[in-house]
Formats: sequence, structure tokens, C-alpha cells
Amino acid sequence: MTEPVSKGPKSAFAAIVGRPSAGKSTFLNQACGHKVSIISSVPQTTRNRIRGIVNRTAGQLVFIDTPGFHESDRRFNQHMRGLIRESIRDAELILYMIDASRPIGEEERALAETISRHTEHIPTIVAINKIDVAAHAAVDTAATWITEKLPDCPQFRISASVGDGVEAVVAALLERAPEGEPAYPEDHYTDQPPEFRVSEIIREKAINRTSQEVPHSIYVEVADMEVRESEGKGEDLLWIRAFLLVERESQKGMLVGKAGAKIKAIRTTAQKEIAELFPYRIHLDLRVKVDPKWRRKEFLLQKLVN
Ligand SMILES: Nc1nc2c(ncn2[C@@H]2O[C@H](COP(=O)(O)OP(=O)(O)OP(=O)(O)O)[C@@H](O)[C@H]2O)c(=O)[nH]1
Ligand SMILES: [Mg+2]
Repeated sequence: MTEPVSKGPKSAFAAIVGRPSAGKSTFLNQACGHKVSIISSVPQTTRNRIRGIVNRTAGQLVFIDTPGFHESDRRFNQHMRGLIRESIRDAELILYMIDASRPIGEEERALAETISRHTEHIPTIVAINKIDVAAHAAVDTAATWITEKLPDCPQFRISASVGDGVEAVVAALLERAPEGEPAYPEDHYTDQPPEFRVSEIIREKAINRTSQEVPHSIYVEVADMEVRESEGKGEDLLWIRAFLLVERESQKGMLVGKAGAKIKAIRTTAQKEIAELFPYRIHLDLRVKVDPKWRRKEFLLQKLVN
């Protein structure tokens, strides 16, 4: 007599890896149904490992969104590559995201090589992304190339921003996930502390309004968050004081803008999005400050928390 196949709930940690701007964070937000990770057209938007939780009837996936894999000797980039390697090592599943709208270059080859060293013991799914804008021929080229590099990994053609193929990827990952109890309660979609989510929303709004090297030079520090009771006069207020740190004096003006127009736009759009997270009215006090050393400090802090 054969043993009945057990069909318990699935539970796994899945690392999302890919080059900068491949669409990793966009995928995570689509799969979670919430904005968990910030998005921009600027490469290397994600700087930390962001967890997003996906609950389906078949089970739970905890996705780890990672910074884009970028070959560079700069210490900060080396540090971010370290985060990716650690995420892969700790993961039970890997989702490898390729941007089909860009040619495969050295960086993609280096990443595929890194991933290939893990596929034997970690089930890996490849998502060929941006099929809404990539030429058919480019999608086919990416698919052929990946079949050669990672022959045993199933491939999916998706558009993370439109949502096409996202559920198929989630289902394929869940199929390969081990059985187990969920790591988080089923109504959770992230485990990020509120201060971190607030700082990331502000950073996104600032990145999207600056250009050249400025987006990479921005760091957000939430100095204070405090609920002020309305004493019967409507909704309570969440008062937030935050600083936008830049590395150089010249970058300060670029964030403040003419007559303060830019910082005002950053403040109001961030405030609106923060209001969707909390059951309070929001007051965001946002100031720009120069701190040439934030990168070094962040580097040290990350070493402590990651
Ligand atoms: N047309 C199109 N654009 C996409 C798609 N997915 C993501 N994008 C865009 O690609 C850019 C980068 O997306 P992100 O999700 O921030 O990419 P990422 O891989 O997280 O990037 P890093 O955090 O910098 O590594 C953004 O402008 C997205 O809107 C897609 O399926 N189609
Ligand atoms: Mg990202």
C-alpha cells in the first residue's frame, strides 16, 4: 500500500535576486498586494533586505527583496552584494528576475554564475520581466540564454508592473516550498518597523524628484514619531520629524528647489502616502541636512542589523 501524499500548508523564505532595476521590488509589491518596497527608475533603489509576506491558500511565502546585484569595487556596493549572497544562502527558494528589455551583459552573466552554484540545493525559478515593453526577440533571446545557464530552472515570462504572470510565479514557488507552519500571522504583509516604512516612502519621493548622482546620495532619518491626541477635536495626529540627508552642500539646493518647491512636493506626496499606513492625520516635518558621512554610518548600522 502506498502512503497518502501529505498536503499540508507550505511555508518558505524566497530570495528575489536580479540586477538593479530588473523589477524585483515591483514584483514584490504586486505579489503582496501592498506597497512593501519602494520603486524608482533609478538603479539601486533598494538598499536593505526587505521582507514581504504573501499568503495564499496553499501556504505562505516570505519574500526577501534584495538590492540589485551590481559589480563595482565601491565598498557600499560590495556590502550590498554581501547582502544578496547572504539572502541566497539563507533562502529556501530563489526567484531570479531578469529584465528582458535590456541586453544581457557582464553583470547578468556574473549573477547567473553565482545563482548556478546554488540551484542544486535551492529550487530556483526564473522570471523574465518587462514583457510589456521588451521586443519579442529580446524575450526569446533571454529565455534561450537562461536555458543554457540554468537548464533545470523553470522560466516564466512576466510583467511585474502590469501583473501578468505574477501569480503563476507565486504558485510555482509555493509548489516547490517545503511544508510547514507560516512564519508570520496570515494577515501580515510585512515586518518592517513603522519608522523604516516612513523613511523609505520619503526616500522614494525624493529619488523620483532628483537626478544624476543625487538619488544615490540621499539618506532619510526619522528623528521622531509621536501620536498627539486630539482631545475630542477629530482624529488623533501622528507627528513625524524627519531629515533628508545628502552628502554635499551642493546637493542640498537640488532637494530644496526654487523657493522650497521641491522639498514641499516631496513632503506633501510622502505625507499622503504615509497617511494610508496609519489611522491618524499625519503631520510631516521634513528638513534637508548635509551629512557627508551617512554612507559610512549606514554601513556600520547594517552590519549590526543584517
Ligand atoms: N514596463 C515595465 N516596467 C517595469 C516592470 N517592472 C518594473 N518596471 C520598472 O522598472 C523600474 C525599476 O523597478 P524596481 O522594482 O524598482 O526594480 P528593482 O529590481 O527593485 O531595482 P533596485 O532596487 O534598484 O535593484 C521602475 O521604473 C519600474 O516601474 C514591468 O514589468 N514593465
Ligand atoms: Mg528594489
